[in-house]
Amino acid sequence: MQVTKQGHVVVLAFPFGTHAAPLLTLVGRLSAAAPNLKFSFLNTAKSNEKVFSKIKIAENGNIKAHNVYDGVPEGHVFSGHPLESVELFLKAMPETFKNGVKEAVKESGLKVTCLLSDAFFWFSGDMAAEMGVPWVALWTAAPCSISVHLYTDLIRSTLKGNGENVDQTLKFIPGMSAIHAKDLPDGVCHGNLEAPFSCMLHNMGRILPRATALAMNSFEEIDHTIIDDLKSKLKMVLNVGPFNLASPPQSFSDESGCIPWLDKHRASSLAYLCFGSILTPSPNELMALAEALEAQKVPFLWSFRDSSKVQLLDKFLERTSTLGKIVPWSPQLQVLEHVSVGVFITHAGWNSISESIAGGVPMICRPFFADQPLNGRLVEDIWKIGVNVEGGVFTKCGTMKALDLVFKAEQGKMMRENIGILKKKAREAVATDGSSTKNFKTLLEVVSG
Ligand code: U2F
Repeated sequence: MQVTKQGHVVVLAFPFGTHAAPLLTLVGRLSAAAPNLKFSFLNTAKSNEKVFSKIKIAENGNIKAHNVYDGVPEGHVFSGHPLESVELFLKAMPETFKNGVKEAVKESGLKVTCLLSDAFFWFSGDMAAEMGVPWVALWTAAPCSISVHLYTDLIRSTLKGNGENVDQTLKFIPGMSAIHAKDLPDGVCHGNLEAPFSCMLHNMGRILPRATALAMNSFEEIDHTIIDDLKSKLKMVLNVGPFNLASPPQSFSDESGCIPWLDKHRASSLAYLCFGSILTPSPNELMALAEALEAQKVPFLWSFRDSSKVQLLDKFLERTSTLGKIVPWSPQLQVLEHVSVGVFITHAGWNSISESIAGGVPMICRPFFADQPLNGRLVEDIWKIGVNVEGGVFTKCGTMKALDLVFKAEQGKMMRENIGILKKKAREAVATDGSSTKNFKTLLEVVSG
């Protein structure tokens, strides 16, 4: 389907974690289907450089990157707090984006016809209303986690003691009876409710019902109850993913030779490990995890992003040089589709889960923060396609048990079957007549006006 209308879509990206990349992937898809639309992609210089170098956009020249202020004052000395750059960015919003929109309009000579933003940016509702254009928001995580933010006020007033009893369940929300208070992201009912990030998510939940459409990197068949409920609360809910299947990358780089290394292994025999783009487990947990892999003699491929910590594993690596391989970056999508991978040890970030489903690989989850504990719960208790590590942290014994469960037990066989079914549904959703393909056509109509 191709749309010939003209227009100017301004896109507002969240520059941290894996947020800007799926948004740019969606923009790439929209721009290929609507070559006469112009897209201005507003993002920080650092994030723009990263995503535009990684994601190869079809060359029709209608996407333009615009750098916006990252909120870091000149001469600022960072304290080392992991959320510092995020909070500086949030403090500078929404002025950064308002200025960015003015520049994009001036430079292109085109007035804005649609605002497409990361769902985090609740103020886009007002910006779009002032310009008299539709606001389309993209939620880059699971449908269940957006539901939590839409119901934050109800959760706060219903859970006793602000969720201090961590085992209370969210049985008063459709589709959430298996979710416990302890699975909720910080800032919903526990943690610092007044932190800038918590306030942003709370505002998002309150303002999203005004959005013309909410797009998601997911597919309807993954959870009908939650999605039907979202449809009853929002104007338009469009699952247009999983993006990794709907618009798979045309090429990939494998500088560390992961794929040829995987080729040497038996089917479903090895563990792939990666903890996303933000965090690295503590030294104690890293050691426990390494010892468990060594004790179980499980071959492993480990994408280890923090080069300052890799020397902690020097001795382990010497002992396991024939068993495993550690790389600074892997082509994860292709790795998870490789027949040799039998389990994915993950932090349960949404993109990782989505890619594991596409590859049909069961997971061992060690969630850290945000939506990750919720995702871990979905994986273990709802979809039954993996397991969380015992006690929520890596210990040698707990990790060995989880490896046994996935590789040797009947439960592991069931997980493989269940994830195979989900994989099939995901593929059907992005096929010609699939739900995500139909939703994408609707999204295209909304965006092109
Ligand atoms: C934030 O998640 P992260 O960025 O930490 O993690 P993921 O959502 O799992 O995304 C990681 C992406 O990086 C890719 C991988 C995923 O697409 O394929 N990647 C890779 O290609 N090679 C590597 O060696 C390592 C990673 C946040 F922390 C989560 O809680 C959210 O769920 C998520 C989405 O909003 O964003």
